[in-house]
Amino acid sequence: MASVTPNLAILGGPPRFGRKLYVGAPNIGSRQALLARIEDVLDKRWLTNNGQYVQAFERRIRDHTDVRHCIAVTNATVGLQLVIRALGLSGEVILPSFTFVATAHALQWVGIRPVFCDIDPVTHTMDPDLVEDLITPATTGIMGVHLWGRPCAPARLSALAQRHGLELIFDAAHAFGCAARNKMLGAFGRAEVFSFHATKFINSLEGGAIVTNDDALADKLRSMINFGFSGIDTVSCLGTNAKMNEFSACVGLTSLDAMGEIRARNQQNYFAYQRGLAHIAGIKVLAYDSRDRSNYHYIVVEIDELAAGLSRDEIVAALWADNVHVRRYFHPGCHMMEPYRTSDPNVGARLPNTNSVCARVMLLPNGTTVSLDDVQSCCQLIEDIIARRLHVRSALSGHPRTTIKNIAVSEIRLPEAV
Ligand code: T4K
Repeated sequence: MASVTPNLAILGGPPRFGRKLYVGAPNIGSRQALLARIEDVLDKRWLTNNGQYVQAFERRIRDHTDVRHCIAVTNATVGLQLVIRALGLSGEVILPSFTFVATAHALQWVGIRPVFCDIDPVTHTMDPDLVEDLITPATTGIMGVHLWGRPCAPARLSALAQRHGLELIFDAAHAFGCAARNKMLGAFGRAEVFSFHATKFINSLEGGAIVTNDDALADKLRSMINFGFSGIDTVSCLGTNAKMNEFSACVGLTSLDAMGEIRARNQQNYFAYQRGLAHIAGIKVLAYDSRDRSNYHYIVVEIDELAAGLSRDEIVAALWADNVHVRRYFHPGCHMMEPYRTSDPNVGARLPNTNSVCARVMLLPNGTTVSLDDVQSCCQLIEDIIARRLHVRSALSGHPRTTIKNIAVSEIRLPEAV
């Protein structure tokens, strides 16, 4: 009987990668420029509260997005909460379930019921045709999500919101540097919110920005991020502390300086993954629409278990063993997470596309820490895993934790951890 070379870590071989490859490894830009900015902040002893670097960061975001106002904040989750409050939303707001849980939490945190809408299985964004049926007398708004930086049909959602007298806002956490045809994302609806978390296309350690063309809304938000102050001793509304600090702005500006380079690497890797995986049955790289502008930050793959001979979770477990830390974003969907799972246990019945995409989706490492060689090795590794599917399945089923479905990948005891 022919013996199988255990060249996969899941089969007992050494890991293919000597270091861990991450989906969200930060893009940093020029260390020298960053350290010079930080030195300047320390010299000037102005660390936060609308400092010069935050102001410069806001100007760069505003100009790049072509909007009138940008308000830098501590993170996108708080940015969304502020917009929701500033617009006086209440009752119910319609949003997709296929998003990071922060989108839903931002609503629930301020006492609004998130009403989950299904997605288009091709684009992964909320299906505008399904939104209208979810509008009730309690609906006050729609929150679109430009998932993976893909425009979520903003013009159609605008028309719908206008027809029903609803507010329209966007979670644009993934969408900095992206455009719907020629119009930059950030310029739609009443306001949009970018994330500049460490794992994002452009990062400021933690951070986010609210962008809007509405002068009154911008004034209100500026005051809300700073405890409601409108003058030195005057508080004119309820506020919180959501101010970005100067170090974050320095990281953000340095990241912006490198934006062209980051995007080019992302795009190059995206096309290399497309080429490298094209011939593998059951593996499909989600395509970006070339008529829009993308930052190519997320490499999204769908796995067809029947064609590949392995489930998504089996492939994920095998890749992790080889140090490729792929992610199952955004499995299992917000509606399957608390508190939504308990408060609305039957909502999954109207989300067939969300459920099916959640079971198939896997994100691959990208960004400036991932070279073309890494991409080629990842593609080869996926090919090898699928070629040895019977051995992989049997290795995983003989594993102390036999069930992979329905448990987090981080809970699977991979060989290195055994
Ligand atoms: N809306 C959407 C659609 C979003 O995706 C997000 C955030 C938000 C709203 C809210 O934005 P913020 O409030 O965060 O500004 C991560 C991020 O924490 C989160 O910001 C992001 N989305 C989400 C997609 O990813 P986790 O729980 O997956 O993070 P974690 O710690 O598992 O790290 C992700 C990967 O990045 C890992 O593979 C490790 C790697 N990593 C991470 C960090 C922090 C690094 O290599 N270096 C690092 O410094 O949520």
